[in-house]
Amino acid sequence: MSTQVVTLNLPGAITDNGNRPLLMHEIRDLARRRNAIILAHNYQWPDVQDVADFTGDSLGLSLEAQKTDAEIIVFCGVHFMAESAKILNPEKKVLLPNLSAGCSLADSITAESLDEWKRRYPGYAVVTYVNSTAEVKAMSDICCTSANAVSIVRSLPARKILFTPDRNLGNWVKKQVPEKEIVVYDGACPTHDVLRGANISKTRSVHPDAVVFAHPECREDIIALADEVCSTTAMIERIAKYPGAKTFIVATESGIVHQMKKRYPGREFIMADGCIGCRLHCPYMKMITLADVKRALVETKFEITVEPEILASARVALDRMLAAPRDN
Ligand code: CIZ
Repeated sequence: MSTQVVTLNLPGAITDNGNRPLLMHEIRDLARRRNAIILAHNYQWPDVQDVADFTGDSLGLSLEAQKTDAEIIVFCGVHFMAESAKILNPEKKVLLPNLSAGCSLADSITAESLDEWKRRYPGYAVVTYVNSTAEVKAMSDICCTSANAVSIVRSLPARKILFTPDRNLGNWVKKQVPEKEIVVYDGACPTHDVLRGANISKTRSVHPDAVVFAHPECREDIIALADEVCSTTAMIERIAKYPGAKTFIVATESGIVHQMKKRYPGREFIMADGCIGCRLHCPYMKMITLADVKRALVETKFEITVEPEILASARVALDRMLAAPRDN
């Protein structure tokens, strides 16, 4: 009888004999020798965050990508984020360690569907969340992230705004900026959109003194229950606002808890659905493993390219965004 060896290749698991410290050391060494910078989004696996030079939200990482002198940017995030880094750094090599790391929200709006909406709402200024393809950015007046959406919409001279593609973020902005006429596109992030107020209420009934942090990609019933509604970077910053709070309920992708625990080891962070990695787990964000990061550096994979004409127009929308202030 033959013995079958089953190798579990879970996302986030490494394949180099499980020697994580050695693999991380090799990655850091390769990054130094190749003059590469590693950027990791707050939603990445903890070990990928730990091997990076910088972790942050898409706004923070775009700013790091713009500042760097490195020749190679290894972007541990999803495709549209690496694309944005390329748009801001056309002369650099931008690598996405796993080309399958897409984004359902970005896929919810295509150039054709935006064109249809623009024709339906002529004269509206188009504000597009960065969770979108380069093509869609190129058709927009300005981009925004969850960290600056309100400031951007408020500061635009236009009164009529077409907000794309996230309907929850768009509806939240609409509430903060009632003086504008905002039409919201009907896209959503499935990881955030699946949560319901009842999940939070149930988790809160177990932790009645907990502070609730919610991302604006969550639905309105979650937002109504939250003490703070903000981007992931702002969530980390706002923990300091609650020196007496021991427990925080977090309504966003589970990867952020790693940074929260690192910075505030004495506090307790509980996912809004009551468990880590059940619903609040983005399958795309979790596609990049340490082994992928090493391969990216060894084999220069996978290089992100953007058509020059699209890049030039998308750059205008991103540069306008980067010149705007953060919401908080
Ligand atoms: O803006 C981002 O990076 C996203 C998608 C979430 C957040 O707030 O970090």
